Amino acid sequence: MRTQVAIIGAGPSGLLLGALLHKAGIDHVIIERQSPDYVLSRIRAGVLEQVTMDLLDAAGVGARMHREGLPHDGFDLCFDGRRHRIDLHALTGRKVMVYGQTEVTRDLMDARTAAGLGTVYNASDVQLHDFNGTQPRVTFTAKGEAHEVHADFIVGCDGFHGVARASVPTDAMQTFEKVYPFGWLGVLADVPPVHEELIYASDERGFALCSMRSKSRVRYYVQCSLEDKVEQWSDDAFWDELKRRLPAEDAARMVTGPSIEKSIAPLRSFVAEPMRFGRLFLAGDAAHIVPPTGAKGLNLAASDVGLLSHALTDYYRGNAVGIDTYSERALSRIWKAERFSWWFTSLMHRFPDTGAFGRRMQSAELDYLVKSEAAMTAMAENYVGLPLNV
Ligand code: RFL
Ligand code: PHB
Repeated sequence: MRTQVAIIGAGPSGLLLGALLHKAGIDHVIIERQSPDYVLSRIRAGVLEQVTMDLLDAAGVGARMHREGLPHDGFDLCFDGRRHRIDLHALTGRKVMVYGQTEVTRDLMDARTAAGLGTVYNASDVQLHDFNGTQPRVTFTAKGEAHEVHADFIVGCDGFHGVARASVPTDAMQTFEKVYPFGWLGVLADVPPVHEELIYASDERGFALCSMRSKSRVRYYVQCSLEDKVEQWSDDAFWDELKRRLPAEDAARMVTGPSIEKSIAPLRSFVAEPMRFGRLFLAGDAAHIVPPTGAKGLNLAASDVGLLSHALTDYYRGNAVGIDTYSERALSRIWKAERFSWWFTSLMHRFPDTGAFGRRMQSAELDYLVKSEAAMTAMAENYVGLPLNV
């Protein structure tokens, strides 16, 4: 089989890239290791930046997000038993959209089906070949049969544990990594949110986040030990711990209920440079990971494929500048989101070595943050998302 672009991975970055290439009339295939149900079962991101909303609109899949998503003008930072509002809209003129990654993925899958575009699911033994030459290939097995796809380009949208980055010789790539000494225990439950906006809380017992998926479904997190197993956390234990990290009046108001999903995610910062190797490009989690504190992972994945879809469109119109500068332009924005996510994580969590001095530093910075309009503006403009060309 022959195509213009072979995309590895049908997560949000692969599906969005497919939708944008389709709009530009560029032929592509998507090859995914898992089943559609498995991809939809991963409860991950919840907050979309304007850049991501614009790309979903450009791909023609934004309608349900605008109908059902919750636009948020701000969020609350909570410490020393009090909440402080960060007014994103007043500080930056922008908002974010609370709309789950599962719904984004579902909208992209439905649009693919409606457009008659196929995705190869349950592909095994996916291998990339000859991307340093002019005729790259992808081989894989599906439904017991071996397949080969010849393409002009391969794009690795296959996440942190995918095959694309692993296919690059280690001496052609430089990686940067920080692993954090804790995880996030997340719970999804069908109860009304404790507050109409998100609450990020820094407490002596650790970080907590009250997010949501709708007016009747919450996504709440508490910082936990990396040794913790999800089975050790009963629903009651989770609700008790979350309430202890929030102001008394919020804890008292919180509606609890049975969890629909419960999982522990480790926290990591990671960047692979560059993001192009001959005719192979990396995008999204395949190239970089941020801790979820800044809500940047899915948004970075979207901005990568936004840049790449434009670059490939220009290439097929005879202009290769975009693909030649993709890596540099994407990394310039990625590093700023890495910095913001690392900073916000460092500010809000208890680290084993935070100590009394470190705690005072965190308190001083939080107090400064909510009292200085300059500091709040810097935080807000990063949270709503930097422009594509920073
Ligand atoms: P994904 O979603 O990991 O999808 C990669 C796809 O590739 C497939 N795959 C393969 N396919 C073929 N062959 C192989 N060898 C393959 N190996 C893997 C996988 O099955 C999968 O379907 O990467 P993508 O598309 O780059 O998307 C990235 C986002 O999923 C991720 O950055 C976000 O979820 C991060 N994130 C958040 N991002 C935000 O922007 N806002 C948030 O509020 C936010 N909250 C979060 C998050 C991530 C979290 N976790 C669990 C890591 C909250 C959490 C708790
Ligand atoms: C979520 O809703 O899952 C979520 C929201 C904000 C974050 C991280 C996760 O910073």
